[in-house]
Amino acid sequence: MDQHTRVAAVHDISGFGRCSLTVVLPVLAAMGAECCPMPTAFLSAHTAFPKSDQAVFLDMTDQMARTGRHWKELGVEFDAIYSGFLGSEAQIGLLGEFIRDFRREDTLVMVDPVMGDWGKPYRTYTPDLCRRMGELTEHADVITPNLTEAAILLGEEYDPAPGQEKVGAWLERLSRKGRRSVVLTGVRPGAGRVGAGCFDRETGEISFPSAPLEPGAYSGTGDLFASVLLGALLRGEGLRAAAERAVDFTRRCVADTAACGGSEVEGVRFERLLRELMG
Ligand code: PXL
Repeated sequence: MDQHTRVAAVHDISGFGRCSLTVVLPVLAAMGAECCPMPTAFLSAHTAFPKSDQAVFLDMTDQMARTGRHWKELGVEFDAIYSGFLGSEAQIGLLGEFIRDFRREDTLVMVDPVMGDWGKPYRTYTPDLCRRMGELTEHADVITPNLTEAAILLGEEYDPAPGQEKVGAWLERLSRKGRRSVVLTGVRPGAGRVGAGCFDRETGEISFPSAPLEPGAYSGTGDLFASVLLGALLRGEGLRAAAERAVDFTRRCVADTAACGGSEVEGVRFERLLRELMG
């Protein structure tokens, strides 16, 4: 049987500060998937660095549409379509068309509705872009919001530490009556622990994989988490096992980065542990 898997990865590429495609590509490659990037924007550095007059933000909306057309002409097929940080509202419509054009019956569509963190939208995310991100999630088989993004999607107040009952209710609402799987990140199931709240649409199971909470708030951990999750799902792991792997790997990368004295804004030093994802 052909075990080859190919992913279309629709994220920005930020030159400095590990996140989005600079994380997605190596992680998926290490986990055995071919990753075809469709960059949404090129940034000189991600948006959590202090605002700078020299920052580059190159919107790649036009190139996205042309890339989709060229891939269609080449007859490329995808086992997964995985989207993250978007550069403009117009990209939502394009991505919806891309999904319609390239989705086979067995294609896994994972939308990470990247919009913000710590209760605030990222600098480049307007209220309209956030609203339209909600529309994009309607196409997804799996969504991976953090607590900030879940609150935006549901039109609720941000709550940094919701209890299990509230998380369960949010998972149910985010799943759109069980139509899609949800992995809600940044959930704290008990003192000193952090992980995810998962709803698996295949089994109906709700689970809370977690690991000891490491201090620090490192950029790009959401992208690292979601990429490991997708890599594991594509290897055939169930949602809960895949989320356990993502929780554990992300925690170990954070702990290792902290032990090396790495800076939070430069992101976790996952390169040091990447080989553990192979095999
Ligand atoms: O990790 C999410 C992300 C992706 N891409 C860019 C970002 C961020 C978060 O700050 O700024 C450009």
